[in-house]
Amino acid sequence: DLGPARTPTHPVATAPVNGPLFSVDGFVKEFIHELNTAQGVALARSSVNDQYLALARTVKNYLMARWLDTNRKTREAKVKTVGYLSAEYLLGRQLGNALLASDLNEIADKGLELCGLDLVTLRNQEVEPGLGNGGLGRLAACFIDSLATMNVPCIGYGIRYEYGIFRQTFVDGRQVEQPDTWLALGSPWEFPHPDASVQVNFGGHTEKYRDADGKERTHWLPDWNVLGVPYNYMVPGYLNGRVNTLRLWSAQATKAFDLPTFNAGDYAQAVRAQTFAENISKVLYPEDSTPQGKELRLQQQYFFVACSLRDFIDNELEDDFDLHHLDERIILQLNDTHPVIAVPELMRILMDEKGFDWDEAWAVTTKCFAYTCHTLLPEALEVWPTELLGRLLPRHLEIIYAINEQLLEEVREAYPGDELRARRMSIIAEFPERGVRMAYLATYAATKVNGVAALHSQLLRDKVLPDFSEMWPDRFTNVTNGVTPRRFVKMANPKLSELISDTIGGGWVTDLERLRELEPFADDPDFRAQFAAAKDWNKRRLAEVLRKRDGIDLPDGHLLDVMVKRLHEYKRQSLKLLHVVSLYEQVISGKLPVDQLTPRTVVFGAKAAPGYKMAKDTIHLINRVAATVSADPRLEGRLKVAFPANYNVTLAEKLIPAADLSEQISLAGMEASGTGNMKFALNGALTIGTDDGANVEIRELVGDKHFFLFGMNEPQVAELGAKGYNPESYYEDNPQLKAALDLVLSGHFSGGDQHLFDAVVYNLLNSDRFMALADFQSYVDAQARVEERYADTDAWTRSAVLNVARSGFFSSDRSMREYIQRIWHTQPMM
Ligand code: 9GP
Repeated sequence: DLGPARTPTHPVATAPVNGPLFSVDGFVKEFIHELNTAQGVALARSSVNDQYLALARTVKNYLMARWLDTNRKTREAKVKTVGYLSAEYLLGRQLGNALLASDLNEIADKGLELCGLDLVTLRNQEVEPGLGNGGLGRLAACFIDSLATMNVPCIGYGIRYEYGIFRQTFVDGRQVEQPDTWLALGSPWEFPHPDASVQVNFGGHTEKYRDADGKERTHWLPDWNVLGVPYNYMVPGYLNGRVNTLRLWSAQATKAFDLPTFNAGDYAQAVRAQTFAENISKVLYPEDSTPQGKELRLQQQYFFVACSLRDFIDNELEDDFDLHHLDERIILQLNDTHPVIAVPELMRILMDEKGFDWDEAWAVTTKCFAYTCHTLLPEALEVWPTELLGRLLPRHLEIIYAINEQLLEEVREAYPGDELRARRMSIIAEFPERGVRMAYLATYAATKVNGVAALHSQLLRDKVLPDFSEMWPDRFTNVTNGVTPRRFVKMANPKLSELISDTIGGGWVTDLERLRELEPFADDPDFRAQFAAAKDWNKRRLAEVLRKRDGIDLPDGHLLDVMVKRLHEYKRQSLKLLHVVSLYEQVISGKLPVDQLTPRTVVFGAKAAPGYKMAKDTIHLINRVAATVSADPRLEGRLKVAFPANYNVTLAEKLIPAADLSEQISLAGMEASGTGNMKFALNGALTIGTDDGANVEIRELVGDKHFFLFGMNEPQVAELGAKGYNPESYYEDNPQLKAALDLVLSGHFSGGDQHLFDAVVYNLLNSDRFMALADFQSYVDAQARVEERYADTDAWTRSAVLNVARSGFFSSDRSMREYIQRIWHTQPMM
C-alpha cells in the first residue's frame, strides 16, 4: 500500500503518515534488516559506513515502490517526457534530500536514536557524487529536482564518471588534485542494469548501397565499440510520491572488442583493450567554462547521447511506436554544446536504421531538440576539428556536412548575394583549423535556443549568434536560471526555514514566490531578531564544520564575506583579493587605524582546472595572503582570510546560509547567470556585485537599496575595450591600488620572494583581460557602503530579510515552468 500521495503544498507537520515505514518501529526493523542482510553485520559490530549504507538502503526501499509506480504510470499515460541531456550532474549528497522528499527525517532520527545512533553522523558519512564542475552541473541537478516535485515526467541522461570532480588539497598553499573516489565506500543509491546495456560504435567508414526500393542509402561500418551500462538513480519529488529517473551510463568493453585478441593469446593486450573502453566514463574533465578539445571528451559526449537515444527509443517507447511522432513523446534538452552530437545521431538512426528519407528525418529531429547556451566566452563554445570528428564518427560528419549545406542554402535564399553572411553562419569553421561549430549546429536544429539570464540571452542574440537571431528571431528566448529551495533553503538552512514556515506557513517550499509574504516582517523587530538569531546559528554551525574539516577558526562577530565559485579570471577572485590586500596594507602602513576596520572574515572556496596556470597561481596567492593577514597581530584579529580546500555542494550547504555578504563580481557581460548568487540571496546574504548575469535581475527584484552595485556595465566594458584598455594607467593613477599591488610585488606574502607572483601581478598590469583594475575603485567604494550598512545592524537585517522575501523568483520550479510553457510544451501528470 503506497498510501495517498500528498500534494507538495501541505505543510510537513500536518502530513498524514502512511506505509509501514512510517512508524519508528517499522523503520528500525527495516534498518536492522538492511544492516544484517545487505551489510552482513550485527548492529553492535557495524561501522559508521555500514550504518550509513543500511540507512540509505532503508530510505531507498521506501522510495522504491513510488519509483516503480511512477514508471508504470508514466509508461501507461504515454505522455511527453523531458529527456535532459547533460554531461554533468553535480548532485551533492543524496541521503538528506531523500529523507526530506519522503518526510522520513523525524522517524529516522528517532529510530536511529533507539539504536544508539546519530542521524547527523550517518549523514556526514556520505561522499557526495561530484559528477559536475560547477554551475552547469548543479543547475541540471536543481532542474531534475524541480521536475520531479512538479510531477513532470523527465529522464536525466548523463555519464556515471568513476572519478568525479577532483578532490582539492593544498600543499604549501598550492592546489594539488587528488582523485575523487566517490564509489570506494559503496554506492547505495544506484541500480546498475547490465542486462539493459547498449552498444556504442566508433570509427570505421561508411558505404553507400541501394535499398529494396532502389534508393541510395548509407551504411556505417564502425571498427570498434563499447558497451554502455545504465545505472539508474532515483529523483524523488518533494512529498508528492513521484520519483523520476536519472540514468547515468558507464562504459564497458564489449566481448567483440577484446575476445579476438584474447583468443590469439595476447591476454595483456586484451586487458588493455578493456581499459581503453572503460576509460570513456573513467573521469570527469575538470575544465569549467573552457573545455579542452580532447578526443576522449568527444568519445564521452557521443557515448552518452548514443546510449540515451537508443535507450529511449528501444526501452521507453512501445514496440510499434511510429517515430514520425517522436516529438509527441520526448523533448531532448541540450545542456550546453556537450550533447549536441545527438542531433546527427538522431538523423542517423532515423535514416540509416529506420529508413526515413532526409526531409522526414529532419522534420522529426528539429522538433525534438532544444538548446541552452550557458556561456558567452568564445573559447567555451565547442568546435570539434573535422579530422577528429570524421575519424571517430565518420557517418556523423557526413550528416553534419549535409545539414550545413541545407543551412547555407536557406541562408543564401533569404539573403541573396550575401556570401559573407553565409560564411559567417556556416556550421563548418575554416580557421584556425576546419572544425564543427557545435553551437551553430544546435541553434540550427533546435526548436528553441535560450540563454540563462535576461542579459545573457540578449548578449547571446546580439553578440554570439546575431545572424541566427536575425534569421530566426522567434527561436530565441530566455529562461533565467533558478535553484531548488528544497536543498538550498529547506535542507541547508533549517533555522531560517522554521522561522519562515512559522511566519507564513510551509507552502513556500514548493511555491517560492510566497516568500513575498515575509516583506512586512522586515519592519518587525521581533522577526528581525529571530532572523538574526538563525544567521548566528548558521555561523556557529559553519565554525564547527571549518574547525573539524579544515582546522580553521572562524572568529565571532565578524561580517562573513564569501566568494565561492570556480576559479576563473573572468569571475575576478583577484579583485576580491586586491580589496583584502588593500585593507591590510592601509592598516600596516598606518593609513587606517585598526579600530576603524570592520571586523571581517573573507572566505574563498574555489577549484581551478588542473591545467589552468593563472587560476592555480591565484589560488596560491590567496593562500599566501590568507596566511599572512590572518597571522599579523597588527590587525588585532579584525581581518581574517580563510580558504577551505575542496569547496563542493556539501560545504556550500553550510557556507551559504552563514554568509552575510555574497561576492558576485565578474566583469559585466562575462558570467552567463550565476546560481550561487541566487542561493545567497535566498539565505539572507546581501550581494555586492556587478551588473552581470542574474545579478541584474536580483538587483531589480530585491531593490537597489538592498544590493551593492559597482563597476562598469556591459556597454561600458565594450566601450573601454574598443577604446583600448590600459590597466597600468589605473595602477599609476590610484595610490591605493598601487600600494596593494606593490605590497604583493615586494615579496611580503611570499617570504621575501619578489617574483613568486609575477605572473598574476604582471598579467593584471599588462593585460587584465577582465578589467579588474578598471573596476577596483568602484569596488572599494561599494565595500565602504557595505561596512556602513553593516554597522547599522537593524538596517542590515532589514535588507537581508528583504533579500529573502523578494528572491522567490529564483526557484528552479519557476525556471522549469518557463521551459515547460515556452520550450518543451509538456504537461505535469495529475
Ligand atoms: O558560467 C555559467 C554560469 O554563469 C551559469 O550560471 C551556469 C548555469 O547556467 O552555467 C555556467 N556555464 C558553464 O559552466 C559552461 O558553459
